[in-house]
Amino acid sequence: MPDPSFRLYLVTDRRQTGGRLLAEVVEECLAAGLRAVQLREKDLPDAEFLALAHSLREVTRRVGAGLFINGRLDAALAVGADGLQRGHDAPPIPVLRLRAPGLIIGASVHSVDEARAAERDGADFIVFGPVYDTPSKRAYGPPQGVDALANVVKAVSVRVFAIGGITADRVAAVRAAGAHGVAVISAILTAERPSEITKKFLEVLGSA
Ligand code: TZP
Repeated sequence: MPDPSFRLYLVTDRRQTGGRLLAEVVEECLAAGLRAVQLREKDLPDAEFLALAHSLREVTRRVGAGLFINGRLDAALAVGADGLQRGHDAPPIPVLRLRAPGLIIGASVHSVDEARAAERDGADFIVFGPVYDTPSKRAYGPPQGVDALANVVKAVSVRVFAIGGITADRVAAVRAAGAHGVAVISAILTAERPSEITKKFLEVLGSA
């Protein structure tokens, strides 16, 4: 099972692929070196979500990359995902652990307090944001900035991934704030050539 040492975490949004099939775009990014994908798609009904999860499991398994499922524990177990990304509305981490002892658990947090609580509860890594303004707009709250990211990094010892408006040009700033890596939607999925942007990210993250 891949551990959370990857530095680039692609988060899906099938509406941002410009009409291309999500699994195809993800496959292209995996071929470029991507090692971890989170299937998010919160609005997708269970049956379609499961079908997509199966196809992402297939393409990630082929290259030994990690597949994480946002929120839906049943789907994560059904497709043999590597991990679960937990949002606020999910059961507490200790409950998830009991139900799925083998899964890596990432926690999505928006403050130092939430980060501390997630670490105390046993999260394997943390995703903090939105750090910058994001093209997917304000649904995630106001941008919190790199200083807030640095405060979260200082408050916990688990790995922290920065999310929200992350581009390859911003990687240096979030790494300087102590982020282990970055979680990205639009900068990769909306790119004309997602594989090239993936390579660029991996290069600036030092994991090419
Ligand atoms: N959580 C905080 S910001 C965000 C999520 C899911 C969206 C990130 O998308 P993008 O396009 O990489 O800014």
